[in-house]
Amino acid sequence: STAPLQRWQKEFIEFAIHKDVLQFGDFTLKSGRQSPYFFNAGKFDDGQSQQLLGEIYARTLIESGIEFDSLFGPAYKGIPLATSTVIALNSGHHRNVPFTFNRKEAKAHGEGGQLVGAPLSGRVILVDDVITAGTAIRETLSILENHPDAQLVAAVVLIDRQEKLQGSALSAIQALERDYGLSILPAIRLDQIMAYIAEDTRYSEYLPKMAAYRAEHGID
Ligand code: OMP
Repeated sequence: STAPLQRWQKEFIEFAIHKDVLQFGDFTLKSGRQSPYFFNAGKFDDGQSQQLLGEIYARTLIESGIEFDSLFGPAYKGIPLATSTVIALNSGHHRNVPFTFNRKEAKAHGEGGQLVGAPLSGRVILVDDVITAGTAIRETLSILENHPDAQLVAAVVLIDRQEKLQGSALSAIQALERDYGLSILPAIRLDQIMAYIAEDTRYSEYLPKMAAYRAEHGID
């Protein structure tokens, strides 16, 4: 069942198309799948975009009702996303939330270590852009394994592509929930993007390919 699109979700999809973040065409994913659409969050490349992103993550987190103590932004893409989100939580929700990020390469001098920012502890939320197979999220889980005081409780993402894992009936999200008890909180899901483009003649030409892709790789 498709949840009705809220107004902010429609505005977000429209903005993503406007910024060329949401693209239609022929794309090869990390998983090797050929996809008729791609969501490139790196093209949210200015202040207006980052402000909106922060607000969307903050809202998705707060509306989920999940309890959390801090945010983690995995390098590189998660770093500005977590930063924008803590700003939005502070300015729009009166919550001054600590955040942490990692380096891709460990530093031997100066402050040392692989992590930067607040010490990791308590209920941590991962801030990431897109979930397809969940590989990026699993990498972060292995970083947090070395911090017994910290528990990764959820990942907030912009898009859930709602894809089945290769050779499995489970979606990436279902597998992460099963394996780690992790909640995934997406701002938007593929079925909502499809509902949006179906209603708009500017984009409805893309719908058949989207539907075919979803039939082949999507969750039921
Ligand atoms: P998983 O690690 O398989 O969950 O894929 C998520 C990652 O794939 C993202 O962090 C991106 O690097 C990349 N990606 C996108 O950014 N947008 C998409 O629409 C699809 C992918 C992807 O390759 O699956």
